[in-house]
Amino acid sequence: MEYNNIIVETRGRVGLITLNRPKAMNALNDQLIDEVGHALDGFEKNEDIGAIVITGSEKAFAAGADIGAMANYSHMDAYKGDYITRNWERLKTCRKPIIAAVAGFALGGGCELAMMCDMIFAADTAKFGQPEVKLGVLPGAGGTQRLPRAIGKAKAMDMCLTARMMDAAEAERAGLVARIIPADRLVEEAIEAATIIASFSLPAVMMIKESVNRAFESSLTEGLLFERRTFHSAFGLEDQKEGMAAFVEKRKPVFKHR
Ligand code: CO8
Repeated sequence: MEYNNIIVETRGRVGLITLNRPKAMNALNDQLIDEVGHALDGFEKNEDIGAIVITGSEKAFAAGADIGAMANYSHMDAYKGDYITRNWERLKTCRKPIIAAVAGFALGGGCELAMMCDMIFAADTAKFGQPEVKLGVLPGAGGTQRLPRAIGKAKAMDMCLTARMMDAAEAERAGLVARIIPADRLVEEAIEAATIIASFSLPAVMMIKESVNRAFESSLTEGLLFERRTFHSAFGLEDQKEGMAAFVEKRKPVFKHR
């Protein structure tokens, strides 16, 4: 596939996707999301990749769905075209960890795209918002659902109903972002973190991702049961034998399944 809206690179064992529609503040159109999905397919198949970083530009991670492209949609266009479900969900099904490295605006679908990733690293310039109400619509790619789970109902309502933006410091305090990083170090630090993740046993990493995500999908009892069963199954991994033997022998582990 030819990429016209994103740049796809590898940095060691990390797959890097850069959203690249600079003239439109990385507004997310259907082609761009298809391209992200295709890049994720490639990284998932590639055994040399253990983690993924998605980033944008200094000005904007993404300023939302492409308003011009959507403006004249009818209900039938959106419903028949399976808008959002058709290609956005691909981010959710990726089994390798994804870090969103956000600088500048992450608005509407841009904020939702970041929340579909496993964690968000924010530059000190980052601004998060769900301003769809100003357009006479509502968030449509998870904003009304993931935001309350991430930052609670009070702040989610505030953002979705008033369209106010949240800066990086508030987003970190509220639990939306994992780290705040000086803008000029953002991508580098995200790649460093992804490189650490990619150095571990991939099956263990995937089990952790799956288990943490379970916390958002189930009751505590169900989630704990899922974690326990998954933990038990980890003793079937060759890398568990290696990881624990290496600790006992006071050496570095050499994981086979990275
Ligand atoms: N869509 C299309 N074009 C955009 C978008 C967008 N979301 N955001 C910015 N652009 C374009 C502008 O039209 C402008 O283009 P041009 O130079 O040709 O006029 C260019 O990017 C630069 O933008 P501005 O001149 O406005 O730059 P400013 O620095 O003054 O402002 C802002 C930056 C604050 C980001 C401003 O552009 C803005 O408010 N953008 C719209 C933000 C928004 O409302 N986002 C929500 C969109 S709706 C949505 O995301 C619904 C998600 C549902 C799921 C997705 C399903 C596909």
